[in-house]
Amino acid sequence: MNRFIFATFALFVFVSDFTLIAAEKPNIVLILADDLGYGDVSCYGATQVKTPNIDRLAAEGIRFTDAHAVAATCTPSRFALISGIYPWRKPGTGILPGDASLIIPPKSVTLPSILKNAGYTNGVVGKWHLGLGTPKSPVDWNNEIKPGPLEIGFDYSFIIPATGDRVPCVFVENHHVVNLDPNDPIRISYKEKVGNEPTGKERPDLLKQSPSHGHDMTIVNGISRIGYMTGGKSARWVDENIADTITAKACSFIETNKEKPFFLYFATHDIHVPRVPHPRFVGTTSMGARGDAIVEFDWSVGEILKTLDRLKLADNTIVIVSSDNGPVVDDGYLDRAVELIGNHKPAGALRGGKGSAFEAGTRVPFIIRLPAKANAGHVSDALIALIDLPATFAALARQVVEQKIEQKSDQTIDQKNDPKIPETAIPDSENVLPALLGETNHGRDSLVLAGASLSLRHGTQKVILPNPKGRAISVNTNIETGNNPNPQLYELKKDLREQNNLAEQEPDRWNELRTILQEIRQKKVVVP
Ligand code: NG6
Ligand code: CA
Repeated sequence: MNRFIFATFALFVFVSDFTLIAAEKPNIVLILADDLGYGDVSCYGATQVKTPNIDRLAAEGIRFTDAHAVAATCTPSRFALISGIYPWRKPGTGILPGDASLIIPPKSVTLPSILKNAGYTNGVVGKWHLGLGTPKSPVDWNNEIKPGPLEIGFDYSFIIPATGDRVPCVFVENHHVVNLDPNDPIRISYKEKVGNEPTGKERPDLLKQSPSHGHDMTIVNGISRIGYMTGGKSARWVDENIADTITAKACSFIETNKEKPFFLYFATHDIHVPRVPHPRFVGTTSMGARGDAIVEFDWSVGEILKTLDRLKLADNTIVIVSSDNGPVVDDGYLDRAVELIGNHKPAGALRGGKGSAFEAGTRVPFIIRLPAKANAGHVSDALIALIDLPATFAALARQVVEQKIEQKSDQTIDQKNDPKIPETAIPDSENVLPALLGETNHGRDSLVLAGASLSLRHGTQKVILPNPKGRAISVNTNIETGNNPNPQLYELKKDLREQNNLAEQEPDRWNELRTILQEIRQKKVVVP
């Protein structure tokens, strides 16, 4: 649909039904879990783990059954969310080491910069994994750390620089490592050992959780990581406390900014490896660390909801819960997740998992609670994606501005208050506001997904491009990758589990869909 018609439609929806949203800029809280699967929460069918807070959000909001991250791993998925650009358009957006440079150039148009233009105060708390610094001035962890979140539109940041399983194992608040002792400087390397501390490979006897693959370098808090680190002893995190620390930071960001419109991107460490939940969650499920980490994640969601209630912000705040990619059971540590899984299906009825081109790689839980709990309990099968949030939030913020302008007696448009985003800046992000508001069950028509192979969703049809080289099953994670030397075509309406490959018997349909995918790939896009 043409963007203008779409925006007009969105405005109509807005003005007709959401005067409350239009009256004030709603706050936005985006809670993004790490590696949480489609079937990992009870409102999406899990029975061996209970997630009452996420379920409450679904009961008070809209639950999407066909929402996607556009990539099946963390960095490319988050790159798309923040930039509105498909990650495969830009080299270097694969899973990053902890010493990588920032992959979104400062001053580009981003999800937070769009909201900042519209008057929001933006915070990011939790996992970053989009790099910091530049190739010319790589990060010195003992000095000012930039560019990073603050240079691409956030006003406040409290981040885990990469992932929990990668050095440096410290928090960075705005431009500095938290609790760093200047007499114990940090050094990081992903190439060779730095300092004299033993690695997991050298001293497995020192480990409280052993690796199953990789993850055998510097030991922090009894767990060996990816990468080498020395120094920064007083700044190192304790895994058991990560959820408490970042949840408290997220809640205090809300409290500090309660008087003005804010956007909080709360990216939890849960349920990524190493899964080391706080002792009060240990044993809350029969599934060991992975199940207990889901309960911990649900607790974090509950703390956010409680804070919004306490501050009487719930009726003017949009809350979204989703995940950056699909589930994985063994992602590198012997935490007994495999042995204790029981009948739990992390991907629900879907095929594949993290990293996969099959649906479970990217189809994730996605729940939105609207201000005043509009359309509570609705379930939507609209095809939407995290990459749509920049354009959708842009529409949301612009509606608010236009609404204000309309109220002016002379009807003149105040340019300062009418932030314009060049259409080309977020080329792959579509405005799906009507779907998010629950006014239509139609989202986008097509969506390109980056798992082990590239695939396309077009309505309920799915094609996966042939991949002659890739393995069919990942050696490390035992996940079906979706790689196949032959074309694959599935009709998900009848075959959600992608069992019946129609490509050979329906070559015309295959060609048609492949052409759509090629056209999207060949679209002329300026990538900053
Ligand atoms: C893989 C890691 C895995 C995890 C993943 C990133 C190994 C063998 N595997 O390379 O443990 O860290 O990268 O996960 O090192 S993500 O959710 O951040 O994309
Ligand atoms: Ca992830």
